[in-house]
Order: sequence, then C-alpha cells, then structure tokens
Amino acid sequence: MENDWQTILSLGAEGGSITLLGKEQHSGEWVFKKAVNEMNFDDLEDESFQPTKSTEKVCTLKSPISNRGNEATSWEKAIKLLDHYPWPMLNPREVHPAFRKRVWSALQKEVKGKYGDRINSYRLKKWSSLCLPEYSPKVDTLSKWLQNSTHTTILTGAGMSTESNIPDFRSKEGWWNNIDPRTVATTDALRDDYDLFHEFYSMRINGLKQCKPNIGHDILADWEQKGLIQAIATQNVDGFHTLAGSKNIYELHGSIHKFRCGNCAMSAEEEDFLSESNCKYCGGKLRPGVVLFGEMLPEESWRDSLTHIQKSDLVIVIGTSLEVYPASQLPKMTNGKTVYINAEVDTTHHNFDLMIEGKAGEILKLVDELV
Ligand code: BV8
Repeated sequence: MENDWQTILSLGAEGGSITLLGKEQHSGEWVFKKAVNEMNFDDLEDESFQPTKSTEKVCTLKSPISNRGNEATSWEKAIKLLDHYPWPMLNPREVHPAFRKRVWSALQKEVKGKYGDRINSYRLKKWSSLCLPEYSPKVDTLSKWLQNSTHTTILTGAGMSTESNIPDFRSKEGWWNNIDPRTVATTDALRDDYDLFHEFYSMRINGLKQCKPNIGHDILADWEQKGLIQAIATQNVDGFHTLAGSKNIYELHGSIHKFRCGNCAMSAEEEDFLSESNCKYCGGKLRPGVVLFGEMLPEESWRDSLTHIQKSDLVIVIGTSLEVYPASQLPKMTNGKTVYINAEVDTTHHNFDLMIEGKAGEILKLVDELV
C-alpha cells in the first residue's frame, strides 16, 4: 500500500528535496523508489552550482519538474537512483535507522570519489550525526580536543592491528584464548620450552607477512605529518606504525622484526631464527627482539614515552586492554585530557575523560573528517 513507504534518506537543497523511499516486503526484502519534489535537480551537475561565499558549493535549483519515481529492488540499485544528483553535497535531513550504516558507507565511497574535498566539515558532521548518532558527539569533542591540543601522545595496543587481520591477545579470538602466555611469551618459555616458544613466534612472524597497516595506522601517520600528534608509544611489536609512515614511535615491547642470541645478545637475521639456526658466535638459541613477561622494557623507549606523556595535554589510548604493566600505567601519568578508544569499554576505564567504544579505524576516520 502507498502508506507503507518509509523515508530511507531525505535530502534538502534550496527550494526542493530528494527522498529515497523504501518499503519492506513480506519476504523481508526492501524495494525502493526516489521522489524528487517540485524543483528540477536535472542539471545540478553543471552550471546550476552557484559558488557561495562559503567554501562549499550550494546547489541552487532551476525549474520545477514532476516526480520521477523509479523503483529499485536492491540497495545497490537504490543508491544509484541518486547518482544523477550531487546528493552528498545536499542537506541530509533524515536517515532511516536501519539504513544508517549503508548510507554512511555509500557516502564514504562518494567522498573518496568525486566529492572528496568539496564537502565542508559542517556538512560531514551533519552526515555523521544522522548516520552514526552513537559516535558523533564524542567524535566531535575529540576532533576539537585534537585541534586545540599543543602536545598529543598516542598509546596503542594490539587492537590497533586487528583491522589488519592480526589477532590481539585478550579478545575472544585473541592469542591468549588458545595459548597460555606464560608458556610462550616468558623468559622461562625461552629457556625451558624453546620448541613451543619458537613455534609461537615463527607463526606470528609468518602471519605478519600477509598483513599490512590499516586506515587507523595511516591516519595517525597523517596526523603526525600535520602536527596534530607528537608521538606514538606502542605495545605492538608488528612495526605497522613505522610501515604506515609514522616517525616518532616508541616500541615499549620491542619489535618482532629484530633478532638476537638469547645467550650472547649478538644480533641475528630473521631467516636464521625461522630456520632454528643457532647463534653463529656462541651457538646459543636465537629469539625475536620482543619484551617477554618478566623482562624490563627498553629503557630509552620507556623514558621517552613517559616524557611525552607527562608533556601532553592530550593522551589518546587506542586498542589496548591496559592489562600489561607498566604500559598500562602511562595514561595515569599525564595531567592532560585522556581519551580511550576501544572495541570493549567497561567501568574499569571510568577514569578517562572521554571513552569511545568502537573500532579504531572507523573512529579515527570519523575524527579525521572533522580535523
Ligand atoms: C615488567 C610479548 C618490570 C611481546 C608481551 C602482577 C601485577 C602487575 C604486573 C605484573 C604482575 N605480575 C607480573 C607483572 C608484570 C607483567 C605484567 O604486566 N603481567 C600482567 C599480564 C599481569 N609485565 C611484565 O612482565 C613487563 N615487564 O614489568 O618489567 C619487571 C621485571 C621483572 C619482574 C617484574 C617486573 C613486560 C610486559 C611485556 C610483555 N610482553 N608480549 C609479544 O609477543 O607481542 S605482552 C602482550 O600484551 C603484547 O606485547 C601486547 O602488546 C601486550 C598488551 O596487550 P594489548 O595490546 O592491550 O592487547 P589485548 O589483546 O590485551 O587488548 C586489545 C584490546 O583492543 C582489547 O580490549 C580489544 O577489545 C580491543 N580491540 C580489538 N580490536 C579492536 C580493538 N579496539 C579498537 N578497535 C579494534 N579494531
């Protein structure tokens, strides 16, 4: 029936509006149609764009046309009904709750494509508040804090790399769910069960070869370039912040890309470790340059991280359970504002000034659009 149609996306422009309507069938499938009211959007693509004094071009509409509803039987075809219009540039008024994520990802494609820098931050904020209401006020606050901060330090953990398909440690699909860390990531394991130790680290080294930094790493590297952040202290050993182009990085737990003899500490090559060769100087067993449980953190990395944290007026902690000492103490050692971005946020993190629950890459992308 006619009145079963629901507004999926409603867009305004000076003098008119475009609405994508949807109707859920008994089968649960949706059909869609477009309603364009009163004014002609036809030639918005060309000279009808009247540059206004603001940076964003506003669509001025020329002459009325009747509705041109045409139906679509899939979301992909439905969003194509809008292709004819510069819809990301129009004024978003309403997004159906069940379609928020799909509208947001369609918008991201357009922003990445032809509209990139033509949509100002005001318009993007409007879109994010309609599509991602659960994030937007916090994302907005963080973007303001980031822009106003004079010294910002980032602390990352394994949650920064799960979107690169690298398991973290303590989530349900993390490493420590199937392996007891005390049997592999400790000095005892290195001494008493080298085969298991070697197997665990070889698996991680080889697993890394298929992975690469994700959008979150890239954004942090870009923010350093722009002077928005000054340092990254990371518990991660994967080297992805470096690969993404960040420069000022402190690897609190060492690097899985460095190797040395566990006996004489002479440096060694990856292939020697992987092939279980012994140290060519003393015949000792080789190990990756990671900090095992019970080992001290690299003095310089710890000291420099602490210096940045103490100087910071903003510390952003991303993708870590904060269960491992002493890295877990760093956020408590700043007088600046503290922000926690994590897939799981619970009351133990109550002492942060701002907590945003969600995926690091997604949240950093939202903040990046506003800075
Ligand atoms: C030391 C090897 C001095 C490298 C690692 C009792 C109380 C307090 C402390 C201790 C204690 N007993 C022993 C200690 C000290 C011990 C410790 O802290 N133990 C803990 C577990 C109780 N610490 C040490 O031994 C440290 N050294 O203290 O030196 C000293 C010396 C001698 C004796 C005493 C003291 C050495 C710590 C380094 C240990 N090495 N691994 C490697 O193989 O990688 S620890 C291991 O955990 C990794 O290095 C990892 O980086 C680190 C921290 O884990 P996280 O990064 O936080 O990862 P986790 O999975 O836990 O969390 C990820 C989070 O991300 C999750 O919350 C998840 O929800 C979220 N997430 C997932 N995906 C996303 C996401 N969030 C956002 N977006 C996503 N997409």
